[in-house]
Amino acid sequence: MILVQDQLKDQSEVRIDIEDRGYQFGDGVYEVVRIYNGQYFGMDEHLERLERSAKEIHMTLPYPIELLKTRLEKLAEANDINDGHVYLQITRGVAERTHQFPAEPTPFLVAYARKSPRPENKMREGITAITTEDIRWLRCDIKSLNLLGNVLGKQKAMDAKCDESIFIRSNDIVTEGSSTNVYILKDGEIFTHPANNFILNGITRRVVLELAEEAGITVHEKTFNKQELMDADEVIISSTTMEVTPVISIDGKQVGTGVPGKVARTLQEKFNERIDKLQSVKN
Ligand code: PSZ
Repeated sequence: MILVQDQLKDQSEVRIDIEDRGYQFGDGVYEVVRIYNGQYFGMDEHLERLERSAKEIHMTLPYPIELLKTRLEKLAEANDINDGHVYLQITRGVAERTHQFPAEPTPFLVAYARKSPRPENKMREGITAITTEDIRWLRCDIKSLNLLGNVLGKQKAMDAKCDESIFIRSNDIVTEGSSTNVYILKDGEIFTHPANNFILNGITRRVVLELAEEAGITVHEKTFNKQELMDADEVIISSTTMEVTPVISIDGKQVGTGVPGKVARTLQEKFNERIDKLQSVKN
């Protein structure tokens, strides 16, 4: 079953209009929320970000966020998801194709839930990355359906037999990964790009910053450049799907000693504790 507007339907019953503005312009916003042990992780934060993204593109949600929350609970239940995620998107709806907004937009929401395992091997062994120019627009804080810059970046990493592209703006500043936030560790302190228009303020990023604080590790929300990335003691990425994952090589050069570092391990342990807490709430 999938969620269409506020109703659960069989996927085979659903047809998407070729004049949906999401299809034609990428005119819409989305979220991905993780499900652990049948429980959503950070749902309120994801829904707040969804509201914010919609507001920033002058789009209204088709119905209130509280109702959406209960529908998403039903969606996970109906699909019997224990470990997985939900993908949710809202477009500006169907209208004759003109660039400007339709006079009376009819926002269109679709969500589906899928089973997906945690990326345990990658989290344990670490991932490889390349650096790539950040060619995206200047509103990366909006979780927009327009993902060409991200898609091209990820493909470039795949073509290089790597897992992720780390984006660098033309001013030499490291922003984030094609679908992840990026952190470096230098002399025991964490640096990550400030949450402004150049990055998506990840929900996982916010958790990571809390966990670092709990662990007594100093975090600077300050920019760093490519050389600082290459010279880091540890490099870590985070996202809803990748959680907290160490980066062990960049552009073919090993990060630190080439194996996952201590701080990555500490943050991973603490992240696991958060997930376990979710479990205990349920039981
Ligand atoms: O399934 C996947 O691989 C996912 S699910 C969410 C993401 C990847 N990434 C979200 C994201 C992003 O697209 C960019 C450009 N920067 C940072 C992130 C991390 O955001 P959160 O932590 O909210 O998932």
